[in-house]
Amino acid sequence: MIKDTTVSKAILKRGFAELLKTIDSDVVIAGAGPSGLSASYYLARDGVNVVIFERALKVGGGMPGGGIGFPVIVIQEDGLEIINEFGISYEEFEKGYYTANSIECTAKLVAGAIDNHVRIINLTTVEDIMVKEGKTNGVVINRTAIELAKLHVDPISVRARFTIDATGHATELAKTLLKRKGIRLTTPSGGIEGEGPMWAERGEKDILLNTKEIFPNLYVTGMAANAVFGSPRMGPIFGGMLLSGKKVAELIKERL
Ligand code: 48H
Repeated sequence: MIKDTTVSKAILKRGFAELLKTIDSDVVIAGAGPSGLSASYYLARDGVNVVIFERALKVGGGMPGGGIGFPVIVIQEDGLEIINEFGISYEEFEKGYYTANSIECTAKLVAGAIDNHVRIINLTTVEDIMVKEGKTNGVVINRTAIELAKLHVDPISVRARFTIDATGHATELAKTLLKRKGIRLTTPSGGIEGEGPMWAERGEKDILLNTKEIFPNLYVTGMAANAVFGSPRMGPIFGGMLLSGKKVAELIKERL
């Protein structure tokens, strides 16, 4: 016999416990797109306690949509090391250009992260960043449904030694931080430089240079890195997203 209320209790008990475990984390990542997932894996694989808060119901950000809705992405030579690490299959299109199924990529990135104990909490938006003595020391989260309904419901805070903005084109954490008085980022203007027009070669090169700390204890990865530092977008080529995630993980591990 299946008791309905036992199902309810199981959901509440485990759901609450999962969220509670995130309240003191080593690293909080906002966004479960390819760069956030890659960063989480390379941190958690080395024992770092990582949580990803994802606003959407689904994970993967822009990855599962591939290019114009075909579930295909392109990976360049440099990205193959990470593709192989996750056991993702690929085909050579022509020398230096490889195609992969974007749904397989997303599924395997998520599986790799979860197998290494990354906590992924979906339907949860990072709506603010905490700053104490000139450094970020955590984030402020709320349920996405509350945000969408525009209800005035107070959020809760999560402590983290390091925070990663992996929110893609929107650069949400950087934008949120800049709303606060007296804040400057480590960009030339001190603000968000804005994304440049499509140029895959340049965009994929710059992304690794742009993956860095933008405010004490706050790092940026993926598309957000190019948007913050004014580098080009690059269309459905994804090696840079994965490499950027790996790089931000390495930068943070040096400091933990
Ligand atoms: C919690 C949030 C919040 C928030 C947003 O867009 P993404 O896939 O980001 P990346 O950088 O990992 O990958 C970029 C890639 O998908 C892409 O767009 C490319 C390559 N474009 C090239 C081009 O030319 O257009 O994922 C970001 C994730 C999404 O799932 C959002 O829902 C989530 O972040 N998110 N989560 N709190 N405040 N804001």
